[in-house]
Amino acid sequence: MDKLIITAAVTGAEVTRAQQPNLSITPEEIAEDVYRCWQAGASIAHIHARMPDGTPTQAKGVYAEIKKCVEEKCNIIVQFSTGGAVWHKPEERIECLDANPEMATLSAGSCNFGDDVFFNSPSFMELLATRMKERGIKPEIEVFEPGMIDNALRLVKKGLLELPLHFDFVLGVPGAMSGNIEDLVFLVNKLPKGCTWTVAGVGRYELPLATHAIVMGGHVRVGFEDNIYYRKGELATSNAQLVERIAKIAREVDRPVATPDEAREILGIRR
Ligand code: KMH
Ligand code: ZN
Repeated sequence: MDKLIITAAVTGAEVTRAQQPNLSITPEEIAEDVYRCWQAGASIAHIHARMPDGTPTQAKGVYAEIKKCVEEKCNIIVQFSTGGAVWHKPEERIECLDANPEMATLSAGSCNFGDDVFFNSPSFMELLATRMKERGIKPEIEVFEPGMIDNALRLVKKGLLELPLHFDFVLGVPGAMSGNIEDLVFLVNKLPKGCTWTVAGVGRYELPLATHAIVMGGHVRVGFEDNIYYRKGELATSNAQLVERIAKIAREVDRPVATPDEAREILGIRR
C-alpha cells in the first residue's frame, strides 16, 4: 500500500462561525489553520475562500492571497475548490484556477445537495478539465454519485483527462449517495486499475469511512467542510485535531502517513 495521504478540508462553503467558532475565514487565518493541519500530518489542503464577513467567494485575488500565505508557512499541496457554493455561477467557480494551485477539484456531475442542486453541466466539466490540462493543475475528481465515475471516464475518452485519475468520494451529503461501507466498496470496485482515491465522509460518516479507507489502501479527507464534530455532541477544537486523530489511527495500524512530497509522488504531480 502507498503511504496515507490526509487531506484537510479546512473551510468548505457551507459551514459558518456560528456553527463552528474555530472556522478560519481570512487568508492569514486559513494559512495558519492549514499549517497546523500540515504539522498534524496533512499533505493536501482543500480550500474554499471566504470574504471577510465569512461569505464564500471564488475571487481569484483571495485565492492568490491564500496560496501566498500558505506557501510562506509549509510545502503542503494546495488544492482549490472549483465547486464553490451551490449559488456560485460557473464563471465564478473557474476563477480560482487563475491563482494556479497545484491541484483543484472537478465535480463530475450534478446532484441534489441538501435543499439545493449542485449543478455541473457536461460543458462546464469539459471547460474545467481543459483549463486544468492547459495549466498543468492536477484534478481531483469529486464523486457524489456512482455515475460521476462514468462521467469522468467519458472525459478521459475525449482526451480531456488522463488516467490514472485521483478521485474523492464525498459520501453522506443529504440528497446524494449515502456513506455506508458497502457504498464505498462499490465505488472503489468501479475504478479503473491504477487510479487512486480518497474518501470524505460527511458528518457521522466521516470516522467509519476514514478508518476503512486506511486499511483498504485508500486515502482520507477530514475537516470542518465535512464534519465539525470530534464525536457526537462535541465540537472539534480545530481541523488539526481531526487530522491528528486520522494520523494516529494510521500509525496504530502500521500505515505510514505521506509527506506532501510523498503525496506528490503517489499522485504523479510534478511541481
Ligand atoms: N460546496 C459544494 C457545493 C468542491 O469543493 O469541489 C461543492 C464542493 C465541491 O464543495
Ligand atoms: Zn469543497
